[in-house]
Amino acid sequence: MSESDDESEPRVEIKTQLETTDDDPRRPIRNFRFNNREFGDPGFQRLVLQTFGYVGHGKSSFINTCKAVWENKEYINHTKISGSYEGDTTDRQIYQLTDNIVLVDNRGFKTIGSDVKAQIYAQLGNLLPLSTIVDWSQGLTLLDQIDQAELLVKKSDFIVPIFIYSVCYSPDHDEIQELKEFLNFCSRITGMEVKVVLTHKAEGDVEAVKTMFMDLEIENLFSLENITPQNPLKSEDIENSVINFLYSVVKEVEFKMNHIKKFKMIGGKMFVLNYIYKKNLDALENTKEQKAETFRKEEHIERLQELREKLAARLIDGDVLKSEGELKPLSLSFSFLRKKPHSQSAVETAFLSHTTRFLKGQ
Ligand SMILES: Nc1nc2c(ncn2[C@@H]2O[C@H](COP(=O)(O)OP(=O)(O)OP(=O)(O)O)[C@@H](O)[C@H]2O)c(=O)[nH]1
Ligand SMILES: [Mg+2]
Repeated sequence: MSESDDESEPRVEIKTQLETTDDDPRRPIRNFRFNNREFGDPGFQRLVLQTFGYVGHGKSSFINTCKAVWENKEYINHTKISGSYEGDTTDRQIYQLTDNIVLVDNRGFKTIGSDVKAQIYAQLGNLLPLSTIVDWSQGLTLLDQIDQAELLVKKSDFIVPIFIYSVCYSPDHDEIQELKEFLNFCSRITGMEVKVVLTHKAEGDVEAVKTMFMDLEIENLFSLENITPQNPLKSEDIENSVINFLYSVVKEVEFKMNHIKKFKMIGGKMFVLNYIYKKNLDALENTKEQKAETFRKEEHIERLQELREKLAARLIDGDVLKSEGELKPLSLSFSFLRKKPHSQSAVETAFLSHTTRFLKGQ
């Protein structure tokens, strides 16, 4: 029997000293692996803790913090944070934590728009390869990218969504509602509750932010002050927060593996593809609508041009004008052009009244 099979259930209380009693919460983290479970091999090999969140909220710093605590070493800036609050990370890099657990850094987003959602859903659905640049504005090409990624993604990765959020941030009402739907979809795609890690703990009202997330039906909440180049010291509080976080992720995954036979994310993948398909359809509809609008305008300008020529001919016949050039140039800024639909008679009426006003010298 292997070491992990006969280990006793650890107590929830977290210890800070490093090893090695049976109830040390580090033990199930270190020993975590997918195979050798009661129901056989679930087909997964690697537990991928995929971070995501707003620009500058501390994703890269959280990974540095986890590594410093887990490896029990001095702080190292693995993720190369520069200290700026604006768009440091541009790709999804993997950082090894244990033999079977990795942390993945991510590019931050500024707002939760439909392109950002599509990209994050595709990442969490394991439809895009790791270690590549994250482009928020792929628009219609995301499906192509997913298609090409088919052979590049590791199907044996089990992805856990980790949302990194600074307590200093204050979103407005609409953004909070957006966040609720977004995080809810992230859970559905992965089959795992989203873990929210609140950073900058010492700088904001952690309890108020926790309440906000609880109102959004998010219960997996963790808070900490990241270790950073400005503040590289590891405190007991930071150690406890990191170990508590890792421990609860591992325990939830173990529970799912042991209790839900054939735990698969097929439903999640269908959902992601469906979402992207619908988003693309909306974008195409908008483009079609814009093209139709441009076409309508061009058509009316042509009609106006014809009318202008006819009218000029009549006015020249009646000796009112000497040449067409004496007519005011066709105005492209007629306000009626912006209204739709334009009937032929509306165009003529507008043109005639414009010309009449011109002839009367108004
Ligand atoms: N005081 C404090 N500063 C933090 C904390 N987390 C991150 N920082 C600082 O915030 C800045 C941005 O942190 P990053 O870890 O680069 O944030 P990020 O989410 O990876 O940013 P992008 O990759 O640009 O999206 C850096 O100056 C960090 O030192 C924290 O918990 N407390
Ligand atoms: Mg970063």
